[in-house]
Amino acid sequence: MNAKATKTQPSPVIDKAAFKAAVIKHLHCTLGTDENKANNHAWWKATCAAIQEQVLEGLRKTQKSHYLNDTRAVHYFSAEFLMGRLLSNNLQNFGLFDVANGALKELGVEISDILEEEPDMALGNGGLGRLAACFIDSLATMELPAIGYGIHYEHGLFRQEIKSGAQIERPDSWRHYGNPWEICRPESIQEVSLYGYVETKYGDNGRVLKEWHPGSIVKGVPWDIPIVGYEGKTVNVLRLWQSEASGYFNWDVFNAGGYVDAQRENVSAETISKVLYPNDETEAGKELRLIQQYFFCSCSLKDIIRRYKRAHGDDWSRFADQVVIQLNDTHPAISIPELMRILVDRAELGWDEAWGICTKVFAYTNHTLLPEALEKWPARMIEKILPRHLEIIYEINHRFMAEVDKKWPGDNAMKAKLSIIEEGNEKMVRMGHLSVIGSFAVNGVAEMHSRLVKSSLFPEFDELYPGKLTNVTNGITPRRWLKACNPGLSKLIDKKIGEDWPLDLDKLQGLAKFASNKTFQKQFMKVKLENKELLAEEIRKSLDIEVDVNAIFDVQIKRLHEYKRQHLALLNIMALYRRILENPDYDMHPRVFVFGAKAAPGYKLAKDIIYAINKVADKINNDPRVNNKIKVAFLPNYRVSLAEKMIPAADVSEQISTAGKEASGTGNMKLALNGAVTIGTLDGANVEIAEEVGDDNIFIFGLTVEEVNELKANGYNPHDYYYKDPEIKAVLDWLETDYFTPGKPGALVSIKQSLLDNGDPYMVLADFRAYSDAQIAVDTAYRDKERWAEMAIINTAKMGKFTSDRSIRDYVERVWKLSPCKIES
Ligand code: F55
Repeated sequence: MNAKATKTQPSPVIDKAAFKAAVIKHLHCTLGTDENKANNHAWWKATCAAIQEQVLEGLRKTQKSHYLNDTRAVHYFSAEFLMGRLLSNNLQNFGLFDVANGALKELGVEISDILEEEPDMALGNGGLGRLAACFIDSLATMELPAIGYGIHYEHGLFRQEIKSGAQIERPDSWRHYGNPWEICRPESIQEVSLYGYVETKYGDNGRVLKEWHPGSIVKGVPWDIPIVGYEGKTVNVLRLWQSEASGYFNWDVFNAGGYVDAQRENVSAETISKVLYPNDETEAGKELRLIQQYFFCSCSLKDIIRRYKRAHGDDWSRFADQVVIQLNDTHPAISIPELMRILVDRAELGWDEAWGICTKVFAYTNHTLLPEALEKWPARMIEKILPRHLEIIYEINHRFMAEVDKKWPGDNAMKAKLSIIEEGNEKMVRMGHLSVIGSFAVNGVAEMHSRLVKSSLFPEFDELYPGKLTNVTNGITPRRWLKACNPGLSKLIDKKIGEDWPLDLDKLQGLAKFASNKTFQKQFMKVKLENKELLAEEIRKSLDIEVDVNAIFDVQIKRLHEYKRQHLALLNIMALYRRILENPDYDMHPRVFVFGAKAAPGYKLAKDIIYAINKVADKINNDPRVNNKIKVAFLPNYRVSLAEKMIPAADVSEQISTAGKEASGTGNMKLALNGAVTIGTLDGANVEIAEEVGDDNIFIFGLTVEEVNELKANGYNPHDYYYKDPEIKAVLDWLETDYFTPGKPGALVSIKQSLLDNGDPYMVLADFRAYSDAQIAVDTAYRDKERWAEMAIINTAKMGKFTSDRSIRDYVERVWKLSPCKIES
């Protein structure tokens, strides 16, 4: 399994002449065009088709080896996979990037132009979906048998446009002109049942048998995306399910009176995989969303069982030895009652035997503590869509309550607290509880988050099941997030410490001894400057804003959410602006604040914050009195491919969430890996980043979790800060005027209201002064060029821990118990 392997760059499997011939062949034979007619899009597709030949060869060999070795495999169930683009990645992993570059050059084509033709595969919202993408990259790289299971959304996350400062959502159509990577597998179509009713029957031996008569059945069509490991040995699969009508409609059910109403509300089959829900950190509670979840879980379980039966027939005794399923948050938690249904109703196993298997198969990753993000489904909704599953959930709960009673005899309050069912006006099913009870391992995603999962989210579960709750700190793939996105820095690192760091990121430690070396500092900062020039060009093209590349590039990129506190950054920008207006000689190094963020379409305040950032930006960017000391650039449509351009150019990484709210963060890791210095709170993985780089190489500020809780307990009043700190008062009052929105007074007032009238739930005002002071410390540090270069280098050098290979190694050792499988050629 050890990714900490061997040698250098992957050695190219074909040479330039062969690659060139393959591209031309596909231009002619796959696309029906030729060199004279082809536009960049056609060249992109032909290049994809050329590399896909290698990909499919690797895929075939991998599948054969896994089959022959009857390997245990991990099945990563995730409603989201935020893959981004694949061409550059696949070229890199086969060691063919330079070969392709040379071949295309000879054909008169710039590789950078054709890479831009590829639409992002944005089948995810943010960190959770991107984590899944990094993990499947590491799994393939480490030669581990693994398959990703998810949904083949027709529309991924919306495309964001900014009109007069405000976010507009436009549909994303990533497959509009065909996706060259995916392979449809009609031979593996599955059927999924929905609605209907449950019939109770009695078997010969008096055994109660349950039969679900579904009201409708939809088809799940699998599309496979090959996932190429670094060095191209293992090629695993991401299998995404697309819904289709099956033509089946149960008229018996329809005619059975009481079911008519339910049937009328049936979703049409095709809508199930139509669109990704654009919410992060909030649960919409919509019926279609539950159907999406069940749809992909049901298809995936059937697929796994088909494969298992091919090797082991009806002998279920080895199922848990062969299959482990990782639930990426609770979105796939309905898999637990679904597997129970298959084992009990279909395979006719006894409950205890079935439950024994289930609880050896599932493991669950928690990604949030925010109460509004913890999934709960109305029992009535589950009953309508999945009537048998609700019965099974009740049975699981009934037996679990008996366990609770054993541990805490007669304690009804404890039962109510731990029950899968939340009683109230409307009975709700708590998917987090179901996941903890039905899994053999539960993990948080950073040390601090996992500690809080144990101490505040699930303390009683931790007592009931000692050792079940654990930590696996998140990670990122250094292949995409350094080697591919930052070729300048990668080449410099190759020269300094060798080329094997992409497989063994701890090797970056070797850079630390050059951190104070003047020559290396100059080389390192020259690469940074070149990356800043590229981003400056992007900013010019996209926003028509000129930025000074000698300014500090200060980057905040993540979904827009109050807890992530983009508005804290905004208040500081306004304060700086005010200081300059009050004192034209205000001493600061020029700074460019760059933002990228999408807001959930229904999240009003988040959209207001985007609007405010853009309005403040307009004013500051065009005010000659600012004398170019501050520029603010909000880049629209933040996505993986834009992140790849922003991250290498960052000097400063903004990680300023309220302590205790950001489970981990992964952008923090990507930015630090590319030599950005963090300004951040002691939250999520920032804590571990600080441990790695040392206090001198990070700017930590603000309340700790304990202080946040104490302040809340003692009655936090944001007005205290408003009245005590004149600068806070001035900037908040400024929001109420029409200074930033001429002719529209009050257009930005919702932000002030949330911070004062609504009690400032994320303690922005409490942390403002500390943040603003930390920003001054950043400014001072940056002016010492050598000291700053040293800090930046140390950040890159100390990121070894955060490779997703290490996360996967932790999962393999602590949870999955997997072995790598060598691929025979
Ligand atoms: C998406 C859909 C729903 Cl219904 C709920 C949440 C999400 C989502 O996107 N969550 C998410 O991205 N969570 C993030 O997961 C990352 C990976 O573990 C963490 O780094 C990050 O802290 C966390 O917010």
